[in-house]
Amino acid sequence: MTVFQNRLNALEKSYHELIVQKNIKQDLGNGIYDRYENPILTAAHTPLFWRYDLNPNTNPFLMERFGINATFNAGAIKFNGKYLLAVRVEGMDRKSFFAIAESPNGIDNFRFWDLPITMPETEIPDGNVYDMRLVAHEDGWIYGLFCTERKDPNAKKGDESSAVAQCGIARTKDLLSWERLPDLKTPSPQQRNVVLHPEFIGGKYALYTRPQDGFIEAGTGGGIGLGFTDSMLNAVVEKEFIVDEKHYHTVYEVKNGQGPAPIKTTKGWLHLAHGVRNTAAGLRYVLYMFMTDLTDLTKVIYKPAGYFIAPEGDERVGDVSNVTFSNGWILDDDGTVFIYYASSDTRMHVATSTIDKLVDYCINTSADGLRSATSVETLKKIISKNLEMTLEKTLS
Ligand code: M1P
Repeated sequence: MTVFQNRLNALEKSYHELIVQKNIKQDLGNGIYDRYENPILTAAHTPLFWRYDLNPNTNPFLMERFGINATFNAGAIKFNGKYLLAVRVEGMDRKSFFAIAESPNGIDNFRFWDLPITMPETEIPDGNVYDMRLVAHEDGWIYGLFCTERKDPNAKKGDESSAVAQCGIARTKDLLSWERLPDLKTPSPQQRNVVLHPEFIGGKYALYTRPQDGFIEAGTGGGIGLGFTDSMLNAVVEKEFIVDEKHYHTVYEVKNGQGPAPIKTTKGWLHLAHGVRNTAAGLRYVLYMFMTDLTDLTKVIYKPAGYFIAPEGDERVGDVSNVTFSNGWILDDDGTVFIYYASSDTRMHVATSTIDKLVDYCINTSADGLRSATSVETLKKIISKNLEMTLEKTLS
């Protein structure tokens, strides 16, 4: 057998084993959500026919011709009964692009569609695109809002790092062909983590923003903002109202950002977001939750203290270590919520919960009192309630 055929057999076997691997719920968990044993998508899940020229005449050694570095930060939607992720696929050339991966059950067997998304450009070409939020809006379109990054035209000579991030907008009906719309205009010099609210608010489109001063630093940008635009064909947000502020000595002290679009519940809008704090080892990205009022989207009504999901075990290590990031979740008809999150800018995972559990978590977990003493008070309340109950049981 030739080198080519040997390698092809081995590659196909290992790819097939990976794709059909069952994903198993981890034991016990914290009662709020369940994690799963395996990542749902890695670079190795991308099709062999993306990475290799499969012609023995032009690639006799069966070498990779297009290396994939990572698959992460995916938008999510249930479409025609299938669980779809709009994945940020990053090549070894550092460029990200979007590709749809599909699963029959939302927890394993994710397979990429044959072709990545061909995302049209505006008159100013994108340097890099990433982190798409998919939203089926009540206007009938599915929108993909993402970050478009371009070299900063004002960068000093020799500075090849400075970039400007803005919100790119595209829409589709089938997730196959996409219409690119003009980028969002806001008062902020940089924008990342912009998310479309799924319903009209007072006849307008509502957008969660993240005003920020610099490419990395949020600076005077106060947190997760909310703005309104009359149209998505030329979206302009003139004023951003800060909904969820960053705060000293919290898990979102440096910056935060809306995750996927919020889910409507009878008790309020359920939000998943990421928060960033400083450590001696660099930035740490965790996920947290909050709920906003059903009619006043700027009003946070519940916000449990601290993080909801933080990197654990192998999730801690990757291209950008100590990061969990989510821009996709799916609410199923039976109330199951599939939370798709990436670890360390490298791979995708799923956690499952239910709408009832997540609402209970938000309503019944104490808010951050912002001081050690208030945390002790919260803890003491739980302890004394439990001890009283134990005493009552013993006496009865
Ligand atoms: O590297 C961690 C994350 O950093 C950015 O998020 P934020 O804008 O909140 O800092 C994004 O580049 C994101 O893609 C990345 O996962």
